Order: sequence, then structure tokens, then C-alpha cells
Amino acid sequence: MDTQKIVEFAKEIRKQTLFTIGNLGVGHIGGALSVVDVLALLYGKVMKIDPANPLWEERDMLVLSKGHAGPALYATLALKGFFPMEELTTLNQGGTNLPSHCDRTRTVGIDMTTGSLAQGFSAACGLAYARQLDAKEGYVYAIIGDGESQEGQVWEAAMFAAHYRLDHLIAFTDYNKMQIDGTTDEIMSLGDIEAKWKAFGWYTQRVDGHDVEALDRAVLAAQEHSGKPSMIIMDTIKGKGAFFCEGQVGSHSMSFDLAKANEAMARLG
Ligand SMILES: Cc1ncc(C[n+]2csc(CCOP(=O)(O)OP(=O)(O)O)c2C)c(N)n1
Ligand SMILES: [Mg+2]
Repeated sequence: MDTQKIVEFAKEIRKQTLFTIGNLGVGHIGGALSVVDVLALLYGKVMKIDPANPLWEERDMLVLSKGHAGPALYATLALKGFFPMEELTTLNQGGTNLPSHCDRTRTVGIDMTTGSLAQGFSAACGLAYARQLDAKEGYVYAIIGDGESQEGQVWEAAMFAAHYRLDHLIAFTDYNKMQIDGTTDEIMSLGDIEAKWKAFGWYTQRVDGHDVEALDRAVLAAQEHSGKPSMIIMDTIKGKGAFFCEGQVGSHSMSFDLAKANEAMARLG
């Protein structure tokens, strides 16, 4: 996909995410919408995947460690053809394949079960290490939250990845500056987040997380950098693209109905 197509793909993911959560009536819309552009880039261009063969051994993997953003990834996977679009209407309902948080045993295309913050990131580091031991080429991508980065486990995993020089691990921090109850600065400031990742031995970049060209360049630079794992800190906006909650702490998990979702979808154009 070229840039224009990725931007269009991102718009479609936003719409389907709004529809999926609006149809259920409640969910983590804010943190889902802030990672849409990186998902569009990864699944639209970067990742080596085959929707017809989701367990292909040579594929690249994504660990959405902030598993509460699952609905954005489900929309992405459905649009890529991993499962029928109609399944999006079953989000978090009895017997669904699409639980609110990602579950690799339930959903085609989900590479790791996540939701208990920071554990997914450790699993991503483990996957990357296993691939290195097996001398396999594929990349492991991981997305963590900024609130999630307050977890000590993130930093243990960070040390592990740097120690083993996991240069096929490319992680993103969704730096939307908000968590459940407030801003990260109010709750527990991350301080100089770039300096921290650098100090932990990671090749660290910082980009506008809603600019797919900038993200693309950062991923390329990360792939070309050898000997270190990569962290791409994305400046993002929680609830990006939803007129009723963009930039609001209250977007973390909120109720809204299909009428509101439809209005937001229409405003996206
Ligand atoms: C170990 C653990 N503790 C608490 C939670 C509850 N929880 C879910 S999302 C969230 C806030 C995460 O904030 P952030 O990483 O900034 O993600 P965002 O809401 O911005 O997407 C919390 C505390 C959890 N899922 N796992
Ligand atoms: Mg956040």
C-alpha cells in the first residue's frame, strides 16, 4: 500500500472500531483510536502476513500489549480478511471470538493473549528471543501504553531485550499522555521517556503517531539498525478521530450508542 492507501485504511479501521464498540454500547474507544494509524501501517504495508494462513511460521507478529485496544486490532484483522466483518458485531458477547481484550486462543490473527498490562510486552520479548535462537528472520512488533509503562515488568523486559540484542523486536509506545483516571503526568509521570529507553539500551526514536509517513520512516530506520531492540515513541491523541471524546481522559472506557458511532463515522468522511 502507498501512503494514501494507508491513510484510507486507517480511516476505515477508525470507522469499524467506532461501529464495533458503538454496536456493543461500551468499550475502550480512546486507547483503541490512538493506535489506529500504526496498525494501518503495520498491516497495510510493513508486516509479512498471510490472512489465508494466519499461523504461517515465517510471518511477522504483533503483540498488542495494551490489550484493551483489541477492538481496533479486530477491525484491522477483519478488513484484512482474517475473519468475516460480521464477527465485529459479536464483540464481548457470549460465545464470541472477539473478547474485549486480545486472546490468541479465540481470535484468528491474534498472535498473543494480552490485557494484563506489561505481560504482553514480556511475551513479545520472549517471542523475539525464541526467533533469534531459531535463526528465523521475522520481526516481532509490540505496542505498549504510556500508563502501562508505569509497570515495573516493562523495564525488566526492556533489560532482557537489550541484553540479548533483540534487533528483530520493534516496539511502539502509544504516548497519548493519558491513562484511566487522569493524565500520566498527574498519576505517575514518565519523566524523560526517550532518555529512559535509550538508557535501557534501546534504539529510540520519537514520531507523530498519527503521521503514517513518519511512522514508516521510523520503522525502516529500526529495521536497518542492528544489535539493539527498537522503541518508537509515538506522540498520539487518545480518542483520535471521534468528535465526542478526542483528547479526553473520559474516553478510556465509555458508553456510546450506534447513533453516535454513525455520526462520528460520517464526520470522518
Ligand atoms: C496489570 C493490570 N493492571 C491494571 C489494569 C487495568 N487497566 C486497563 S487499561 C489501564 C490504563 C492503561 O493506560 P495506558 O497504558 O496509558 O493505555 P491507554 O488507556 O492510554 O490506551 C489500566 C490501569 C490492567 N489491565 N492490567
Ligand atoms: Mg495512555
